[in-house]
Amino acid sequence: MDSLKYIAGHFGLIGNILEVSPLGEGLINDTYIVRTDGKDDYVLQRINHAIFKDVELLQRNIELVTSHIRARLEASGENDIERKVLEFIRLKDSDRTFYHDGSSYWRVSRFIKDSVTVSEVTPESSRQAGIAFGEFQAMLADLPHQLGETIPDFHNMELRARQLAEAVETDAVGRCAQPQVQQLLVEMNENMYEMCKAERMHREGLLPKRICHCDTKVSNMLYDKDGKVLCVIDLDTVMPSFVFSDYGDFLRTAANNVAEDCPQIDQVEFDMEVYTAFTEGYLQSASGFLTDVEKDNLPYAVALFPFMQAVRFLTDYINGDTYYKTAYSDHNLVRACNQMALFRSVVRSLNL
Ligand code: GN1
Ligand code: MG
Repeated sequence: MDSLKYIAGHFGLIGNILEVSPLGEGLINDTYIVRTDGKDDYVLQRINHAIFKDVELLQRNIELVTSHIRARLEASGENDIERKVLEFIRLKDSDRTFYHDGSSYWRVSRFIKDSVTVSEVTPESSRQAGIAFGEFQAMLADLPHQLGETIPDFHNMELRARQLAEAVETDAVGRCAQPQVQQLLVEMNENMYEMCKAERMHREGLLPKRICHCDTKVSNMLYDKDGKVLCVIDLDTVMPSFVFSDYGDFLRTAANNVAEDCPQIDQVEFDMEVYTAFTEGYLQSASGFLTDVEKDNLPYAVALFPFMQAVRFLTDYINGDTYYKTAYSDHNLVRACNQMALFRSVVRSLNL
């Protein structure tokens, strides 16, 4: 951990670094907590440079978004700003918010005090999350700057469909012939056209793009001890997208009775109470800017995100696990099966 202390030492932290240890369970970046003897602790992250190719653009987006939210909170008289928006720390010797050690890129944000992440929510904490994501989108609706796409076409279902087809075509590690893979492919292909409808509506001018978070899984949200949402974290994918991204991805994780990689597929079930509460919360803060087309298609968004995630996990499995961190050899296949089971449960529960 000494090398991590050395890296964290390049940032303008207050106090001496006592300890650096792993934090959280993200599938993309490596995250650590930096404990200090000063007033704050910090979060150190190694940015996955293979996925986020333009770190400068990435950090610029994040700085624009966090400073805009900070200004909006100040204007609204909020008195707990420190805990309601992330703050990225500049280097000691420049005003950049990232450090390049020759091979990896690193950044540091202030750790938000007395906050917890949860993997399971109650209907009430889902309602709070709905309000918070609606507010997050509303606050960013008047961001005066254009944000770059940190991963171009990130939630474009047509692109994800093409990537799956290419993976199958190449079959790089010979996994395609497995019966479970074949079954999933048949089911995915049956639903693919319908699931791509957001892209078609966008081309027809019926569906706008807005600035979205694009990774609203429940573990990317900090709660206080009373179950109120403090702050949205993991801003790497904040970029223009359909509002479906944030609405759908939260429910994908929060309204699944089990974790996204739980191998007991028969336990996967869509939780209607969480769905109803989150939707009410979201509409409470977002209905002011949502169009009728966006509102009418929220049920489609609930199905789209488990489906898209299943396609992405299966694509990675077929490619030989090159994208997501995995802990065992068929981890991505288990995840894909789990997410397709959730998709089916959504379709049944919402009569789609
Ligand atoms: C990744 O950053 P992290 O681990 O929360 C992924 C998301 C997926 C998620 C699935 C940049 O999120 O899109 O929904 O895993 N992020 C990226 O758990 O691909
Ligand atoms: Mg992420």
